[in-house]
Amino acid sequence: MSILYGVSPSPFVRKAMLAHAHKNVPYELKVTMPNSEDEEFRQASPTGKVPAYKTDDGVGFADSSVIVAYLERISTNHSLYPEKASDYAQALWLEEWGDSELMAATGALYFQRVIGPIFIKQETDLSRVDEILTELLPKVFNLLESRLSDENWLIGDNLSIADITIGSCLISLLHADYQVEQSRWPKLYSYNERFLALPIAQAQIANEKNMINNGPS
Ligand SMILES: N[C@@H](CCC(=O)N[C@@H](CS)C(=O)NCC(=O)O)C(=O)O
Repeated sequence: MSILYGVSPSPFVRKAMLAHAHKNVPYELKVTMPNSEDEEFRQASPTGKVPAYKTDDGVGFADSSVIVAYLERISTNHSLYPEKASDYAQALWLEEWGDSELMAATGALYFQRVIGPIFIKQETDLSRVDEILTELLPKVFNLLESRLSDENWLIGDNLSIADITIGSCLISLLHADYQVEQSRWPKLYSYNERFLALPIAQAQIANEKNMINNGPS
């Protein structure tokens, strides 16, 4: 069976886990902290970043986007990449923007409120939190609000890699006790509710809460 190296509360590992769950592809999660010196992990991830992956025929590589692209090649079940070329391009752009800008803004709050205090014993910096809430998050939310419609998902009726990536960031905000303001970002508010209600999101959140509540063992 394929091996996914990482820890479920990492937003990039979470993204890979959500994609496996959506496509119903089995894997083994080998709990691995970023920068672990484990030799097998380092063969797959020379830079020490998680997630990393080893296929069932023994080939290793890293990066959430690469892992999901690989998954799609081995299973077309519940495809995460739209068929139409322009939709496909939009989904990839949203994945890229989600992995960079949205991940940076949501990850900053998640770090201050969850990862810092629980995993590395670093106190929350309240002035940084204020800056994130008043500057970083509104900027990315305004863009997201402009890309959402009343349709189910970011690109039409089917969940795509764009939703998996952006949904992963929304789970970070849930753990960080952040509520999207309905009056300010109404489309994002209902999209957030829809994504978090998905069975794959619920299962992922339960898995992570277990680790967040108990801390790293
Ligand atoms: N582009 C990578 C980013 C992965 C990443 O930055 N992972 C973080 C954990 S959430 C990490 O391993 N950080 C350790 C480091 O940068 O040294 C992906 O999509 O997988």
